[in-house]
This record gives sequence, structure tokens and C-alpha cells, in this order.
Amino acid sequence: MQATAIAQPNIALIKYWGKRDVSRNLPAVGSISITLRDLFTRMQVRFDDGIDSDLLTVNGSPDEKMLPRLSACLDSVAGQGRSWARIESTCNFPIAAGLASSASSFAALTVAAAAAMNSPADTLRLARLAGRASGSAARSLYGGFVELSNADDDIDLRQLCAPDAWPLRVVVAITATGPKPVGSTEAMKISRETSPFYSKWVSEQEHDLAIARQAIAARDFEMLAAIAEQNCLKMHSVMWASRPPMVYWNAATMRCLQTVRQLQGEGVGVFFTIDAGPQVKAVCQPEAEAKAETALRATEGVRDVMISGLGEGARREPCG
Ligand code: 2P0
Repeated sequence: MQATAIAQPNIALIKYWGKRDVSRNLPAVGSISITLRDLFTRMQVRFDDGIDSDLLTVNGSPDEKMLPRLSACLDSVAGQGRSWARIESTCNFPIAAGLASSASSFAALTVAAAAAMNSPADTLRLARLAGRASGSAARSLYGGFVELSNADDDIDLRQLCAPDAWPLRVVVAITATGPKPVGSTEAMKISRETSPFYSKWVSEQEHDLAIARQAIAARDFEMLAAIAEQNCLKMHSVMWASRPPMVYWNAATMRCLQTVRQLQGEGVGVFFTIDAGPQVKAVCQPEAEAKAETALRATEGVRDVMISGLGEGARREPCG
């Protein structure tokens, strides 16, 4: 009744923003992401009849805040009649700061819980359960380039390209630490209810997905760069035009965009993307990584830089 799993966060190139069914947490739009390799969340789940509530530690400290969502996710994997669980989470990157910690957390949790229950690990089934907890988590069940699409009554997922078939690199410029002002779930609701650009965002997404799919199939970096940057800026435009406006960027976020633009002007193979937080993710051709890292480290306001290759989907750890 115990297992450990590890999962990596993923970065959306074509973003998920908005829900078509809030109660089942189904997205309004499909999305395409890359799963990282070097940032991780490791989750140990131990069902224990000797305790009278679920218990969670995050990086060794008790944590009440995330527990209700993790408990609900455990219910969906193991059933409402399950035993209480001790959950130990460790994470090697900042939590709730726009680095997709919820994606890697729920992906790892579903895999660990299913393994602890000795349930057969059907990846799509686990991805759908992880997606109920956090939409982006479904994508972290798969490695490399991953597409999430809306099926009739659920979501479908597939790998578009294995991580080593197009080994791009990601340089993450951390411009602020600490939790974000508005969580994604709430921010998506505000966008849907108040942004004048929301319906256009939803209706154009299929177009963006088709171009990204084509770029990935052709390993066409410039084509992927152009559509990913535009899709990111469209998502933030939806947020900026909401009431209240949601601006996750800070001055250093903007400076990082200028740095990326400057590198592009010098012919360096890099593009930016930004999620619901102030960090800038620079996606690079392998040979561009060193230049991107140096330039972003030197950008005023950048506190730290993390680097990752592309990796595999969530998996059980052998001795967990
Ligand atoms: C994404 N984000 O595609 C987009 C881009 C943030 C910006 O998925 O409400 O934490 O738990 O389903 O998965 C963040 O949203 O939202 C997210 P919920 P989630 O990566």
C-alpha cells in the first residue's frame, strides 16, 4: 500500500486557458506542451489504517493548503472508501510561481496512488484523472511534445514527438519567487466571464494547434517559435483585458522578452513563453542554450536561471 512516483512539469507552447466544464475540470481548448526533464516532483503515497486523516508534507514540512485537492485526487484514483494516506512530496523548484508545480504534483500523485493500490497503470486513464485535479497535469503523464485535445466527453492525449527526437532545451528565468496573486483556476473564470477577447481566444485555438502540430512534425523551429509566442501573448492579452485585469508580469519579465528579441536578432535559435506567473521560459535549439543562459542571467531583475532538457512522462520509481 505504498509507492513513489516522479513527474516533471510541462510547459505549454499552445496554452490551456479556460474551462468548458468547471465541475469536471474539462478545458475549453486543446493544448500542446513539452515535458521537462530536470525539474521534478517526487510523491510518496502510503495508505495507512493507523491515521484518521490524510497527511501531507511538502519538502519535509506539513502542508494544509494543498491537501484538500490532493485528497480529492486520491479519492478519484483509489475510491472514496480508501484508507487515509501519508503523502510526502518533494520538489526541486519554486512552488505555485508559474512553473507548473501543480502539473508535476498531480501527475506524480496519480501514478503513485495507482501503484500503491496495485491498480493497472493505463496512462490515458491516469492522465484523465490527473486532469480532473489540474488541467495541465494530464500532459505530464506523457514525455516530449504532448497534445491534449478535447474528446466528446473527456480529454484525449498523445505524444507528438519523443523527447530525444527533437531535443530542445528550456532556460527558465526566475524573476520572482513566492506564490502568484491569483491562482489559475480563478483567473480562468475571471477571463471567461469578463474578457472581451475570450471567445476569440477559444475560436482561434484550433488554428494555432494545427500550425504547432505541423511545425513539430517538420521540426521547424522558426514556425514553432512564431506560433508559440503569438499564442502566449494572446493568452496574456485575454488576461490583461479582464476585469479585474490579471497581469502576472513584472518589469524583469518584460526585460527578458527584450533579451530574447535581441538574441533572435543575432540569429540565435530561441523563443519565449510565459505562463500564469512572472517567469520567462526560453525554449532553445541545443546550440543556443549557452547564449540564452548567459544573456538571461545578465538581464536586470533575473534572480536565478534553471535549465532543462525534455524528458519522459510521470513514472513509478522502482523501489518506491
Ligand atoms: C498551460 N496554464 O497550458 C496554462 C498556461 C497556465 C497558463 O494550465 O484550474 O493549474 O488546475 O486546471 O492546470 C495552469 O492551469 O489549472 C495552466 P486548473 P492549471 O499550462
